[in-house]
Amino acid sequence: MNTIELPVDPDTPIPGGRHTVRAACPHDCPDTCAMLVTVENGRAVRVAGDPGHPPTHGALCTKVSRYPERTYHPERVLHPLKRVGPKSGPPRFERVSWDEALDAIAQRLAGIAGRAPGAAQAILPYSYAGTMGLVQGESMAARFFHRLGGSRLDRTICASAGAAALTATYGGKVGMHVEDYARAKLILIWGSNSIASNLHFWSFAQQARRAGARLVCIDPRRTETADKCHEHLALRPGTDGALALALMHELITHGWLDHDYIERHVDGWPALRERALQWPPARAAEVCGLEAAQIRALAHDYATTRPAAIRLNYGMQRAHGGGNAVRLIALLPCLTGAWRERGGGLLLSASGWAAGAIDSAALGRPDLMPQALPRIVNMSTIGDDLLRPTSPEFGPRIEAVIVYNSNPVAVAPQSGRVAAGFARDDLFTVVLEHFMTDTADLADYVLPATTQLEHLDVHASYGHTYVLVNQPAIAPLGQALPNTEIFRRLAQRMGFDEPCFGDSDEQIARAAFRADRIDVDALWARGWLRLPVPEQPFADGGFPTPHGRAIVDAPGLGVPDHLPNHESAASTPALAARYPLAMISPPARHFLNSTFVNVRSLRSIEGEPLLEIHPEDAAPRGIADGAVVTVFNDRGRYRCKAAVSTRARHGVVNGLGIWWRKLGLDGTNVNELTHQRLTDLGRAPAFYDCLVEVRAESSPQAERAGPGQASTAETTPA
Ligand SMILES: Nc1nc2c(c(=O)[nH]1)N[C@H]1C(S)=C(S)[C@@H](COP(=O)(O)OP(=O)(O)OC[C@H]3O[C@@H](n4cnc5c(=O)[nH]c(N)nc54)[C@H](O)[C@@H]3O)O[C@H]1N2
Ligand SMILES: Nc1nc2c(c(=O)[nH]1)N[C@H]1C(S)=C(S)[C@@H](COP(=O)(O)OP(=O)(O)OC[C@H]3O[C@@H](n4cnc5c(=O)[nH]c(N)nc54)[C@H](O)[C@@H]3O)O[C@H]1N2
Ligand SMILES: [Mo]
Repeated sequence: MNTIELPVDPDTPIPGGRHTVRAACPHDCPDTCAMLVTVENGRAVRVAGDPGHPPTHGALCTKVSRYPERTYHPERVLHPLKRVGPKSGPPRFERVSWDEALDAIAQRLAGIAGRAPGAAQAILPYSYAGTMGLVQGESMAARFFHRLGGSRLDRTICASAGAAALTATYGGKVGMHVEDYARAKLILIWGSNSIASNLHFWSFAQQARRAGARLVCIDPRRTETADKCHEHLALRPGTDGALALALMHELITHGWLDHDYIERHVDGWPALRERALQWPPARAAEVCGLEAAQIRALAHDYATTRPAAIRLNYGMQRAHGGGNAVRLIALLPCLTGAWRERGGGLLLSASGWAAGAIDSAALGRPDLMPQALPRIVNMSTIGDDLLRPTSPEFGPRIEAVIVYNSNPVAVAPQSGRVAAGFARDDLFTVVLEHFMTDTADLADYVLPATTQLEHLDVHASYGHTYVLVNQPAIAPLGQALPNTEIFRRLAQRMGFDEPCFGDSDEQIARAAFRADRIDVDALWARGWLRLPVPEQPFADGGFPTPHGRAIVDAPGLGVPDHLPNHESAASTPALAARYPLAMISPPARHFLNSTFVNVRSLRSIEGEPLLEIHPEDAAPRGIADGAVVTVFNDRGRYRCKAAVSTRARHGVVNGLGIWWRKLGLDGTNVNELTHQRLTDLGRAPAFYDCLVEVRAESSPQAERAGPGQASTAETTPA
């Protein structure tokens, strides 16, 4: 406990009837900021970053600074709503009381569950990280579905390929302290648009740069982060494994390995050494679409600059071989001994540091599950799974879905199928939400949930090594209730009488962390605490694997290799001939996945759904900057505006942001085109492994003439 800091700056009253409340940003972002909420006469008027919290350092990103605007948004759902009319028609709802809604929902769920033992598996919870809070995430909700015996959800939509890879290699989701990037002399920013999605890491990278560090960005897209790095390697999507193997080739052939570190702290290197020797830079250059000289220079810099740090992010694992690529990259700092110095090493996820401190069994009570464990449904194949009939392999057809903290109709791959599944009139759908999202539009009941300003929560982070508490700043708006309270009331109606269904949010929050790891009173007083993580975790090995060594040849996985994309000239040449452009769809800077899309001030910055296309891909297709284009493949078509720009690399188009489908030109978004095939590890979606073709639909002149006048005549693609 000696690394835990004690309260030093207790809240000081502010003159004029205002007060501040210690809060935490709830969003799915590595930064998990400590926030200070200013409340005036019961209304939250400002959110700011806590200057005392080292990763937050007093700054919030643009979008979360608008959290009050989102909270008091005139379109907030503030009363329970019941659908009137069929799901094929426009979304029409009427206001009902909480009692009426909860009685009807409990009756429907009990009717399904009561048919036979195991019948409750026809009910599926669907949730992700709308809030990362341990209380409003999987506490009361998990208890409810465990006790009910509903299907278990495999929560794979974001990070599970990288997580499985990191665990196979290091034994857990562990890595550098984000603050230590300030000490690095070389930083590889690999598959991450840090300025957009990991801003507080970027501050440390800037400190390093001012102290003379070199910054290298490895990303198919020339992002705003790439613009600010010394060098940008714009590789083809899904070829990071080949690049890592070629870097290893150079480390071997130039004698740049740290043999002592490898000998003592790496298991199975000889087999990988053999494989890497088959990847001279020229071979990788061919696969990655880079120059061999660039790869040689990168290997030289990485091997000879110390401390050398890698900030890997989840963007690069959203392809068929994403898991193998993460395994290869995670071994690089073990081969050069970069872990020896403070400021050297790698970070993909730090969530494993907190995992030991979180009491997830107390939170979610898996012991309440029936003895015959319910089947598992993968959230990433929800499109197919909602449309599947009962079968011996799949089990019962899904009859009811309870959605909370997620917007699957917009965010899940191949969203045409997802929307078709949710549009089933025989499917009973309940959505706990702040807003009428694409998913809420297809619900039978929409239940108003509180926002972070209105409820209590505690948080860990996947990008730093602190835990935080979020105190409610204001009373719930309208009739909104915390997720916990909604499931508490449902549990009562279902007759679940275990005492845990009576726990208050305060009780859950205090029990979320193991008392021997976290001083909860100190956490409550200070708002955040640093976890007891060693300053230089792997300077002398000590990975959380069974033998303390990093692992090359993980059981059942073999030696990592480069795997070509599901959809690529290498693996599907006929498809690549019809759909020659690779499409990636990274997040928009001013949205958080599909959250904030409806906040006017942020949407006006993002403008509208865009597809970036390289001038040399645009010209032969007759696509002008600003023209409406159709992006299509065998799964569907998506219309948006083209941005002809060298931000896209030749052969790759960038569909930016997960817009709400209903805000798109044709009621679709970029996920209309993505597929449901999974990654090599972790059963995750391969969002950025997707071939498309693009054709022009109108000239920018026609667009400027006004809405509704754009030509819809189809032109033949070049
Ligand atoms: N502003 C903002 N911040 C966010 C989010 C958001 O939507 N908006 N989303 C949050 C979430 S849920 C997550 S999971 C995190 C993580 O976020 P990430 O998924 O890491 O997202 P980005 O930082 O945009 O990094 C993705 C980058 O990877 C690049 N990329 C795509 N394919 C490849 C590839 O094959 N190889 C390489 N090397 N790069 C590739 C993309 O061009 C993009 O610049 O960010 C979080 N932060
Ligand atoms: N094409 C493409 N698709 C992607 C990605 C991509 O890069 N490209 N990124 C993927 C990634 S990394 C992720 S993590 C997923 C994200 O997928 P989701 O986790 O579904 O994220 P959001 O779209 O932000 O939706 C979260 C919803 O939760 C709601 N919410 C927030 N707080 C609360 C609360 O306290 N209670 C309740 N009841 N609701 C709340 C918000 O209003 C919001 O509508 O999307 C994935 N989809
Ligand atoms: Mo994510």
